[in-house]
Amino acid sequence: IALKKSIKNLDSYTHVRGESLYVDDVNIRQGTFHAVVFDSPKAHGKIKSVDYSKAEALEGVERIFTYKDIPGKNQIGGIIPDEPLFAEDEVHFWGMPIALIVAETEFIARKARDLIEIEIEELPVITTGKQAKEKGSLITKPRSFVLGDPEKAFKDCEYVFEGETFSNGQEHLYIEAQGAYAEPLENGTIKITSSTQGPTAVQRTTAQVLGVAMHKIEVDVTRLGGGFGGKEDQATPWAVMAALATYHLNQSVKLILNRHDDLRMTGKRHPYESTYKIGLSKDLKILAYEAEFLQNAGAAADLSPAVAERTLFHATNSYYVPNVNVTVASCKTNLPPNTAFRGFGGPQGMFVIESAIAKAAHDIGVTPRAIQEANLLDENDVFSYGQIAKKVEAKNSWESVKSIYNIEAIEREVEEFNNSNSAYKKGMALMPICFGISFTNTPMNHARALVHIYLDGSVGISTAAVEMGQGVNTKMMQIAANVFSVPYEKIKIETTNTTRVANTSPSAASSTADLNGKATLKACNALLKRLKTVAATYLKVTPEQITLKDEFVYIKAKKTQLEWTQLISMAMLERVALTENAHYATPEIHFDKTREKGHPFAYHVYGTAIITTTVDCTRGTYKFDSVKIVHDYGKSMSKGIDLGQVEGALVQGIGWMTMEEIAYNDEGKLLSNALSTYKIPDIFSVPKIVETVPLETKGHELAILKSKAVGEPPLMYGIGAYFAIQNAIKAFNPNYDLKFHAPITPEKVLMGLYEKNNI
Ligand code: LUZ
Ligand code: MOS
Repeated sequence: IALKKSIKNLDSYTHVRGESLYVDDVNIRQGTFHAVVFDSPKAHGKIKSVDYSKAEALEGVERIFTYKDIPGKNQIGGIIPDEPLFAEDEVHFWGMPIALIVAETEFIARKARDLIEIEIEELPVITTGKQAKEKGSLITKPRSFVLGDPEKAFKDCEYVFEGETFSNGQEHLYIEAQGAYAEPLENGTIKITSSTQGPTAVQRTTAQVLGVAMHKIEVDVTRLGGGFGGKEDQATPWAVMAALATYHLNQSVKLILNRHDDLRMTGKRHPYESTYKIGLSKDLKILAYEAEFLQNAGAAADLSPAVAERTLFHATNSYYVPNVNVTVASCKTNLPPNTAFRGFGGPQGMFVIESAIAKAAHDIGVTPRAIQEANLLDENDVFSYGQIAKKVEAKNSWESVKSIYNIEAIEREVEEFNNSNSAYKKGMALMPICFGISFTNTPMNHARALVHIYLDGSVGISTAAVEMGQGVNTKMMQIAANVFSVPYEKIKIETTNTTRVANTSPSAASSTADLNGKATLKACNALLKRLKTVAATYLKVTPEQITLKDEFVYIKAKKTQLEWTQLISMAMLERVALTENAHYATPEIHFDKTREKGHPFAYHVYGTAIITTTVDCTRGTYKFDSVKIVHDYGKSMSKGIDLGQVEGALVQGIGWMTMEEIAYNDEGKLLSNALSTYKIPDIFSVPKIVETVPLETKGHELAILKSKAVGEPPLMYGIGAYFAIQNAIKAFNPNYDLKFHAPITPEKVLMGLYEKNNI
């Protein structure tokens, strides 16, 4: 059975029938309690008093838990231990958990929440990175990547430009909100069903908060209704709270956030305030680039230092810049701790250099494309962090998209349209991407797989991979089916469970299929080798002469009488192990944080998009006419799934850049706290045409079956949408001053169209 590359997502059948299981679908035990979180109604202050008496007196309320009920540590911080599960004497953000109300029903718990009386002495609130920096409120010391000598290089530049940019946060808006279900097993063991990307993070943190050994906590995940990074670290607190209540009550507890609670209490993509300085030669080579990124980390570290690091890694996108000095500071503010979000700081860094290029092009009087094109990475160019670029596809994807879609014709069309229309204007932009694949924290790049072949020849596979809609289970199934040469129906991908696969990294960094797929491949190959030996002994040939194909054993391409199921029975009789556990750790990668140099990425993913938009110059609204992409899939092993990832990521990126506007007021209260005040792309706002062509390449050995990681990179095509819209505004209003303040919402477009009295 050859690898079928255009397979449907395995989950599509249960999804369309509404049969797929999520946390809220778990069959709950009789007597299960339901919980609701009581959170801070102020962004910063001292807790003077909390009166729970009325809430506790409400019929059906079982108990209210606070930090005082924590038997272990009141600490859930991952990278830095700076985040309590429940506030003690102070609150640091609006929405910070203070207590857990456990009741017979969720309705009663909510009612009880309204009866809690809290008195807070307010303290000054910081909501922006700049304010935090001025007050010296930082999470960690700033970090810098330096290459060459930018100071000297700027002196040799023909052109030097400086400017400021802002990119806003982004709400994950996974369809399935955060939630967990905890149940007591025997001897103090607690099983948690969690909607998490990181089962081990949940297990470890629960054990720490409860003060019990990790083996007392079992975490199980069937699938998530979306994660996007929002459940890499931030699925943990809710699971811990449910487990804490279970620990005390010896009864099952379910905690599912409703949408308003989820929006208010959880962190988002980090807003960034940045400044840049770019220097170019006469022939448009970028000779020097400096940037300072102020990352709005929120009230605790969460994953912010790692996100900040990835901003530095991607600060020069797919360009070669010989002299670089980029610095990032994680600023501590009174917002919910911001967290991982598809791209993980990379998009924020890339927006800044694309802004610098747009500014330079405008002031020099050339197209941004001319500057982009003059600086694309070449084979053996060095990144600012010391990695030598290999198998570079920057120019390949750029030239491919230009020729396949005839860029000159597109540019001509835009120009002709603009010459003959006054109420509508078109704008176009190219967006190249280069994204490093691996967790930037090298020790996280490993995974395991546990493969059982059952007596009847069916196969069960457990890995650390969490299915969150990205199709990773389908890919694991393809790998096993391919190695054993059995049909897909014979393979089952089990839930992700910490008792079967332990000490895992979260499903994140676009690396889940690579890491877990390589482990699965290794385990399956080890089993195959044993099976071949069994077959060879029986057929009196050498194992090398044996192949398995279509559920039969072959000797040198000739089919034998021996079937897959018979072979498995035979192996059992011979007492051969039909289970294998394999470990995979990415080779070659390393990084030295003291020097900020190394080789952190297994490989990079490349691609280029052409985005065209039409702006309605009366209303400031816009539509995306088309997005044309040449994307570096390597050798995609699941074409439909990978295309879905590209399209979904593109639209999510466009949403971030053009319409999704998170707003907090000066008191740190979330104003965009519902879907009526937070606009995400819908069927009407997605581009009318999205065409994607796979780039012709040889693939990469460190990618699973040469099929490159695809989760995050295409999000950054969406950055082009910002510049396409801005180009359309410029076509309408020659007096318009370029701005780099994302998202570029219709309100901002309208202001830009008519600024400086352009009527
Ligand atoms: N998570 C993480 C990530 O912990 N480290 C990373 O490098 C990363 N990159 C992208 C997305 N999530
Ligand atoms: Mo992520 S941003 O959880 O890969």
